[in-house]
Amino acid sequence: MLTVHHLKQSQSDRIIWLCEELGTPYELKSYTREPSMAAPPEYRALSAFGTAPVITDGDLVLGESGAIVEYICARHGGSALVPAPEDPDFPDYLFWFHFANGSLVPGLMVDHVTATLGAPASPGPSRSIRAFAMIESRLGDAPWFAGDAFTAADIMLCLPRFAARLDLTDSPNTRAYLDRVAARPAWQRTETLR
Ligand SMILES: N[C@@H](CCC(=O)N[C@@H](CS)C(=O)NCC(=O)O)C(=O)O
Repeated sequence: MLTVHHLKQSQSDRIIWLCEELGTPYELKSYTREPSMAAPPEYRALSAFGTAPVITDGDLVLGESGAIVEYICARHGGSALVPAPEDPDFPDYLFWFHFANGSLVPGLMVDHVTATLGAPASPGPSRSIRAFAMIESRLGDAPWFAGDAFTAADIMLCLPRFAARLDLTDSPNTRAYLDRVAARPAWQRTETLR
């Protein structure tokens, strides 16, 4: 049985959402963060690096969001949510899947640290401003990040996690996308569990 070890207020939302979208049976174990926002000791003990998300599947313990999403899609997802390599949407799928944790999340962290330290910012728009401008532009071209179909790239980006922090006044495409996500029954179930 697949077990999703969910740290509340964390990127492990994605894994619940993925299982709900796929209809994969799973057990959910939820953990609350420490007042410092660190994962509690029992969560840190689950895996070598100690961060969320983590899944267990039989004897397997697996961390790192991207690895977990790929593992569940490959082992439990059939051909759902991942375009085939010959699909014209495949390169966009790869780009947005990896943009999530490769550039968007680090960009948000760089901007947060820069602002917190009062450090001089690099010239021009910050990484997160550029990332959300790219996202707005992409969602003007396609309903989902990879193209016409909802895929695991949408789950990796997990835009609803960031929506509350964003000023979307001038981002109609992102607002419309968030409405599409909110209408998905699997996201609605995720909202009640995360
Ligand atoms: N790249 C990692 C990032 C993991 C990560 O930083 N997780 C955060 C939650 S979003 C965490 O575990 N924070 C609590 C802690 O470090 O104690 C992944 O996507 O799995």
